[in-house]
Amino acid sequence: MTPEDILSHPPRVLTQAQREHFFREGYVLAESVIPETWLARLRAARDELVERSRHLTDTDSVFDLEPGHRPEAPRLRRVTNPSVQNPDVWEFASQSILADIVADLVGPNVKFLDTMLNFKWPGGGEEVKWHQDVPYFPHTNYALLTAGVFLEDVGPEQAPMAVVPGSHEGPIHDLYDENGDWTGTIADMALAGAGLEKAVHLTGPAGSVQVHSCRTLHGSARNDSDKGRPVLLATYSAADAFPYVPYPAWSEQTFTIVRGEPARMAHLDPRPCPIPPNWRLGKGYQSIFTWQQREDTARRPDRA
Ligand SMILES: O=C(O)CCC(=O)C(=O)O
Repeated sequence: MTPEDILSHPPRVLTQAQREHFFREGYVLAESVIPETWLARLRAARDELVERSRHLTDTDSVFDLEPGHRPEAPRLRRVTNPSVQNPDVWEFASQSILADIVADLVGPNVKFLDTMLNFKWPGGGEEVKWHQDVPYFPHTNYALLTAGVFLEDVGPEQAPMAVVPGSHEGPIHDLYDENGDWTGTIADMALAGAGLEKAVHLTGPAGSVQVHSCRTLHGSARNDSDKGRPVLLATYSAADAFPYVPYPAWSEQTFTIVRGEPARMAHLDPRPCPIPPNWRLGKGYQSIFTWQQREDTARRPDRA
């Protein structure tokens, strides 16, 4: 579907102006849209996951730990696919107002892809370097987005996500270094001229939802404040977008149709996308933090 087709469907949650903003700028922020009852359930899910992580000593396929994580002072960077770990998160991602917000932006037929819970712990929660999402999972078109739900208030000092307005209409940058190794981030030279000086920081009260297109340039700084910044992120596509490489954070929930009908034809967008490493080989996909912080010496799964 084109943006014009999507906009021709009546809005479910967002205003028409918010939908138009998304297509023009590549992101939108809807303040305080998630009901308190859902926020309470999501916070309980977060707390339960933190409890489960306390005694872990190494990052695994679910819990990504910051160096220094200890039982008495847990420091999680991310939980991968919390919707697989906790039924409330899955109910939220698949059946709540969130899927309606996504339908406002990709059209009535919505496919779920994955969830992430990013923590940005107080006192140094790790940065996420500048990147676009789609080179991690190229699809037949670009009707893919990630929605982030603020579980707590997010102020400017808590390292909010920053997005570069309009960058979704620009080039898709390479996420490999000069040796051909995957870094998951855009090289400094390519960032010069990418419009970072225009970046907008997405702040707002708990219950707000930020949405960015898979082509939008984004990142976030280290959180040196004394407040955490837990955000539940969920990625979706239009039902007629199909991946042509293995999906990195695949689970049995990936590709569930959460609104409308499955597509019988792929929509093909001719604009090309760089291909990531083959996530099925070697150690497979690891979280963005592991790649960006160069914590793994085997830099390419197919070399591991
Ligand atoms: O949590 C953030 O600020 C950035 C999230 C993000 O871009 C990612 O995890 O890929």
